[in-house]
Amino acid sequence: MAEHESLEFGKADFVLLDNVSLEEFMANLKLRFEKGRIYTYIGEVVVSVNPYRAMNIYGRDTIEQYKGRELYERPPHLFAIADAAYKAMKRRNKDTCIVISGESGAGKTEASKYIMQYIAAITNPSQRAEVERVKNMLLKSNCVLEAFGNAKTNRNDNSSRFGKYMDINFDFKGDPIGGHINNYLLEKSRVIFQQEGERSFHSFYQVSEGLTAGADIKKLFLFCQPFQTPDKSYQTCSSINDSADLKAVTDAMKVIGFTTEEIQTVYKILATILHLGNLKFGSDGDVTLIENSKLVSILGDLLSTKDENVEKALLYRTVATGRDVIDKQHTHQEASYGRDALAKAIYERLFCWIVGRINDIIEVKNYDVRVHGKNTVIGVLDIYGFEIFQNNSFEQFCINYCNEKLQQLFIQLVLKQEQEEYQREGIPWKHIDYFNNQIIVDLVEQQHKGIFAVLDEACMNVGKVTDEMFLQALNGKLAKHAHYTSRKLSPTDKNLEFDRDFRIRHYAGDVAYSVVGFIDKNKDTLFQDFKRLLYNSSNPVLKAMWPEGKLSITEVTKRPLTAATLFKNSMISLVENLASKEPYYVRCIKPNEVKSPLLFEHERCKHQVEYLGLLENVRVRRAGFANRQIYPRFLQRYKMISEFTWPNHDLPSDKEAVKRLLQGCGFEHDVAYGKTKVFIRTPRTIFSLEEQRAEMVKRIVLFLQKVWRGTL
Ligand code: AD9
Ligand code: MG
Repeated sequence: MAEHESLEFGKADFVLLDNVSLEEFMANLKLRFEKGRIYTYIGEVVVSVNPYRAMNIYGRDTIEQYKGRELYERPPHLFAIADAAYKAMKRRNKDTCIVISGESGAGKTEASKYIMQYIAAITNPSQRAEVERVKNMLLKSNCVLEAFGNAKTNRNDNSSRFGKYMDINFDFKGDPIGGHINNYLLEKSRVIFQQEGERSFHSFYQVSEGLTAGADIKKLFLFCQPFQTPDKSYQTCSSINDSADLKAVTDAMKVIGFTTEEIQTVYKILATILHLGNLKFGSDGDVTLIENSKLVSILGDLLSTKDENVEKALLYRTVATGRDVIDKQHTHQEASYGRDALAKAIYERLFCWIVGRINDIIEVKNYDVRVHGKNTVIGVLDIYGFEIFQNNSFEQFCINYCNEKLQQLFIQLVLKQEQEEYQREGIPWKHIDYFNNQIIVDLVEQQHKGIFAVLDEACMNVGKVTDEMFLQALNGKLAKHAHYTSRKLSPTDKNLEFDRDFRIRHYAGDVAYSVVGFIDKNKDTLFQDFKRLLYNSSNPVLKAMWPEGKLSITEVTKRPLTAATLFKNSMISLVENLASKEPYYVRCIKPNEVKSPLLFEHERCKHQVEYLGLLENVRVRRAGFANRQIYPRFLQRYKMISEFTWPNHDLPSDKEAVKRLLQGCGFEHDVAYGKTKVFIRTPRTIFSLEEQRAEMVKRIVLFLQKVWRGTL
């Protein structure tokens, strides 16, 4: 139980609830939110509610209060979890990770930044210049990644449109010496289309707004606008200052070590995409034409390639038929498709390249384990939460699969951690029942039978395969699966509105997905001609981004991996990586849809509590022991309530003293004694100890007051 927290703020740990019911859980969460207590524990998991206002709890003084302290010594805070992860890493040489989850706008990215700031603040006490430089680069990388990977959405003005996992490496002294970033599934479709009220990635607005008129590069942006639906005007956002952000991003890129040439190329690529957005095709009889052909030379300029090559790549594709190689003209539709695919692919490649460059620079170099001791890691995962929209497509399907995987890991690890602690402490382990969502993970990822496999098979077909045919194949393979259904299989189901929907019963609830676009998004075709065009650029930075363009048409034999397979593989390796580390969890909740600091929307929050599996988490935690503390700490807190231990004890060990204390209070039946910790089964025992302690403190204070006044 966290110290210095009066019960008027509710229970600082959900494990201490009198009854584990959803109602009590919600009442406690609400009370704490209203009292400005945005963090609450479930054992070692932090539950966080987005305050939607600046909180004075992240400053230097707060950092000092959490530094090196135990979790339960201070009120719940992200810093406590960061410190716990850091201590485990430093003291026990463990690789640790902090997994942050929650829906869009719940506060994941902010949390990840506070955690990184905390780690930066408590390390490198001797101010070694090299470590300071690394820390600075790690912090600055956030700014760059947000510029290119975040966008204003209707849910969040600064929504991360990619998943991020960042490792921070530490030397034997516990100081950061480098890092590595993995990025997952950038929402590249945003480049060509945004919902009403949303924007494309920040980077586009930053360059369009922020480049000073005199700058050479500015001319590249004249008259260009981001891809958008025709009736929408250029969007600015009141909470965002794009020009100031451009400066910050450019400075950050320089600090990290991007060269001027690289930064210029990044600008040029952004301009290319903006211009592609304005490119229109027309037809003259059977011939497809570029309407605004002036743009072709601008594109040629930006991409450092010949105008005619640009034009050719936009209008033709090279196909090999037997031994012949011919240029086949695109239809109007193919040309538009190709242009959009190019814009998306260039942006995605740019983003991955930026991440790769940051990694090149921040990765640990010249670290000799024999000289410097073990190099340990803290990983921070800030990844998209479960998504249920009005219309759910391939992207939501991938994101929700990711959440199934993480939920699997969460339950397994929480249980595993419990089990290991019991073993370490020599306490018998009792089996705990929980819903195992492996069945849903399998439904998606299993070889041959899983949804991804069926999708890949459909995409392998040489003939034209439609989304509907894919749905038919799913229905055929999965008709009997308890977590799968579709309109065809359940015609009377009101929640399946459309013929093209299938539904998955996720651990977090039912989600209907529309198959429309699945095949196309999974194939993710980019005509080879574009790859060759970009590879043949005389700009070396651009060329380096497109190595596969080196192959000529007759050399390209392998089909690129599908989007689903790439995503599945990246998720499997992510989970393997996390499973090899000691995990800490932050579960973020978004209190309302309107970004209000005052509003706690009960139903919304309840839904999140349910799908984050928080109640289950409390149950798992309580099924064993609600509370555990190392003997000296326990004594320090409660010794005053027992004549055997107050003011001092003469027993052979702290463990013996704790035993006598608890026997004296009549709690013997509710506790177990581990090697270093006392385990307390029910919260009531803790409350009772706390009450007795509070009573004793009151008496001591009264006593001291009397002494002070001389009235004793
Ligand atoms: V998304 O999945 O990337 O769309 P996140 O990352 O979960 O989402 P984010 O961290 O970006 O949400 O938080 C959204 C907004 O909530 C921030 O821009 C802040 O305005 C606000 N926020 C979040 N956490 C805090 C906080 N601890 N203190 C104050 C906060 N404001
Ligand atoms: Mg985010």
